[in-house]
Amino acid sequence: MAEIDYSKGKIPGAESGIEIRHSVCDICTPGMHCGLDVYVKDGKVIKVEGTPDHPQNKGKLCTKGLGNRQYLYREDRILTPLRRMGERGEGKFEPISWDEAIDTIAEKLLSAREEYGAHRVAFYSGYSKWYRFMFRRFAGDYGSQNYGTESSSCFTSGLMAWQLTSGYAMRTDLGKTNLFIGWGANSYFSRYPMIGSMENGKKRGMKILIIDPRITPTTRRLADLHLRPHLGTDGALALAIAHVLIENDWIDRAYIDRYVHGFEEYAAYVREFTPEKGEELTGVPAEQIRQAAAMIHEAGSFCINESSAPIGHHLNGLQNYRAMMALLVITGNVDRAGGQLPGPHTYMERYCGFETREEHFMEERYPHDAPKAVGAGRFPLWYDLRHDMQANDLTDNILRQDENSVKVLFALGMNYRMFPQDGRLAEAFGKLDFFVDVDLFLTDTAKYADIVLPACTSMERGEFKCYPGGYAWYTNPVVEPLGESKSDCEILTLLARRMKMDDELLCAGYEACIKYIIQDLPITVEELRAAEGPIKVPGVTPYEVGSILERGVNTPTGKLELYSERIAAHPEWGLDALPTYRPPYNPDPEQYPFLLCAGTRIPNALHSRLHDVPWERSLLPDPVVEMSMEDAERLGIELGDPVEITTSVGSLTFQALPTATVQPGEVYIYHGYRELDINSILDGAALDPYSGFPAYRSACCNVRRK
Ligand SMILES: Nc1nc2c(c(=O)[nH]1)N[C@H]1C(S)=C(S)[C@@H](COP(=O)(O)OP(=O)(O)OC[C@H]3O[C@@H](n4cnc5c(=O)[nH]c(N)nc54)[C@H](O)[C@@H]3O)O[C@H]1N2
Ligand SMILES: Nc1nc2c(c(=O)[nH]1)N[C@H]1C(S)=C(S)[C@@H](COP(=O)(O)OP(=O)(O)OC[C@H]3O[C@@H](n4cnc5c(=O)[nH]c(N)nc54)[C@H](O)[C@@H]3O)O[C@H]1N2
Ligand code: SF4
Ligand SMILES: [Mo]
Repeated sequence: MAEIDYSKGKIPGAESGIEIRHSVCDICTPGMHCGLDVYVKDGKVIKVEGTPDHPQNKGKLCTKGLGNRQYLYREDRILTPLRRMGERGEGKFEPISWDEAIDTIAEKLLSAREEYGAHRVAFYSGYSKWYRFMFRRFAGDYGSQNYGTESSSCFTSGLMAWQLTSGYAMRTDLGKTNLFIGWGANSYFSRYPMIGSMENGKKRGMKILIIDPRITPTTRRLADLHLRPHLGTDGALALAIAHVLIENDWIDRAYIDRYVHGFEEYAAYVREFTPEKGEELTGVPAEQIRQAAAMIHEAGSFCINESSAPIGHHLNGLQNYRAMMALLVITGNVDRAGGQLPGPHTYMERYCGFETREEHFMEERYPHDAPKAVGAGRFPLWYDLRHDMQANDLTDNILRQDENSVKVLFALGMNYRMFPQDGRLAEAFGKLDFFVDVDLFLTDTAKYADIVLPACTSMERGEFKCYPGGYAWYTNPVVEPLGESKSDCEILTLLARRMKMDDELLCAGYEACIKYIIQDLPITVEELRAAEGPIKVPGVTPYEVGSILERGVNTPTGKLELYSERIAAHPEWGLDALPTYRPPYNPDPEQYPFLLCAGTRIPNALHSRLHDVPWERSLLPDPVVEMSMEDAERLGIELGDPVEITTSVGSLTFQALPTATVQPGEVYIYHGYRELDINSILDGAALDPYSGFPAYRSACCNVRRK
């Protein structure tokens, strides 16, 4: 069945006892899920490599993916269900049977609904996403709108900005564009499989503009032009570039007249953002702002990678995204070849070119009449566009302890350390009546749970996958689940059955749900399962460019909206209909003269996941603070010195890493370390009022040698 020979050149002799089996790496998002060749001997994984010719990674693995074997066999894998014996957070547990665990959880979920109402039970998912379609339906069946995920801080802000602008999720037409703008993009570290298309584009003459305050491998190897704005000032930069485009009439008037709403109001607003004003607000020289505008004009077609984190992690994050998107709109690069094309999600937030019923599967059980989700009042635009819980409001909701506070939390892969001022969330765990966490490892969050259930990795389960270009696959487990661990979806099915949920599909299990979701595809689960790797779904045709513009896009006016009528219709929200700019907030610039960026990716970690994998940790053993050489010299700081970082919430001491890659006035620290957790001193109230996203990357702080 497979058109691609996935075993090419890799057949160890039978006498070796080694078998190569195929799976996927699930250390990062389903947006990647690179193909893995897993070498198995005596039922154990002895080595992993990238699968040659896999449509996603073409044989390569990133630094994180190479750690898969050690990740799978991490010493703190949970092997049985656990019941808490000690205080919350203490980490004392006793093993219990699956029967007892499922009985206890089912009983508690049923009695909590009787006692408090379904809305006081919340369902939360961490970064792992493969189970989400079932989890969301589970929450809906239960009757709670309080389903929330880590995407409360990731990706959704950009998605919401597109929803306001075009009504669709959008993607870059990287293969055809003349200019690629990597706006906050260091793909060598964070999206390795994408590097091939960028490098190939460059070979065929595509220009690359990178907008990043730091010097990175991407700026050094790929950028034709590199702009270095101060953290969080991207909106001002975009508006200043727009100023030059409009001033020179480097815009597409005919396109604007036909397809765009609100151009006049937007152009009037942009008038004040001269390149000189842009320089003052962003630090990017006015001349470079003009150069970037000229580059856009000369290219004709361009597209923007609007990354899921660096643009959105600011108080003005969502508006900054909108200001970037406006550049595509006024130059006629939305739904045009080489520009930004609609990329409606096929499955698991991916655009693969065919349609599935995933959306319908989740939405048909959405409890419309239930009380509104947590965060709906504080972040009304979020609720209006997403209809689920903005998890950044969960801490306050629980700590309020009123008649609407969440009392029961059921989480798959929750990590409280990912939230700003995360100690407050840990405190909130103490107010819960009942807390379940399902994870691979006994994490600091799991230690607060009443029951902890052991999940398994992608290598130990079978799952449906799909990839751009119309590829699909259904993996098979390559080794048995460790101990008594089970896949998250199996756990949801066990619970649905025990709770006697009125849902045949959830009760039937994962495979039945997938069969339902892909029922319109001319290919079956059995065929996908029999394949050694992703195969082409027959009959997938490329998107016909221009279709959504002709049909009328999915906004209130049917046009691309620079002026959002959805926002304008709700003056009570107090939000701006234009992509307005506000600088990063600093309550006291004298006390906190530095901008702190917490979270810029390092190659050897994914949030908390790889800090405890020995090989990965050895690549950068200690949490460091990166700062400019100039600041280090001025403050008398040398490599490895202890440096105290102080915010309005508290202080922590990191090792100094002075570097020529960072601009003066800014410091960079990676998150997710349990022993030195930068999120514990970030202000939990500093949330973007449009999206609810935390301002992880434009916090203000002081820096001194300790
Ligand atoms: N300071 C700062 N904070 C940030 C960010 C930042 O840039 N800076 N980034 C934000 C962003 S973009 C994101 S996406 C979030 C990420 O936030 P999280 O999703 O909370 O990140 P992880 O630490 O990866 O936690 C996921 C947990 O899921 C577990 N897990 C892994 N696989 C599975 C599985 O198959 N099943 C189950 N049940 N559990 C599993 C892991 O062991 C881990 O404990 O962090 C946000 N927090
Ligand atoms: N190795 C590794 N890879 C990852 C992850 C990880 O933790 N580790 N996490 C995954 C997840 S959940 C996500 S969301 C993605 C994020 O993926 P990316 O967004 O690509 O990753 P970052 O490194 O956070 O940011 C990219 C670049 O943006 C720059 N930057 C920071 N702040 C700003 C800003 O205000 N403006 C501009 N213009 N640039 C800025 C940084 O200097 C950095 O070089 O990465 C994914 N991939
Ligand atoms: S990019 Fe790296 S971590 Fe992500 S799936 Fe591929 S190999 Fe795994
Ligand atoms: Mo993310």
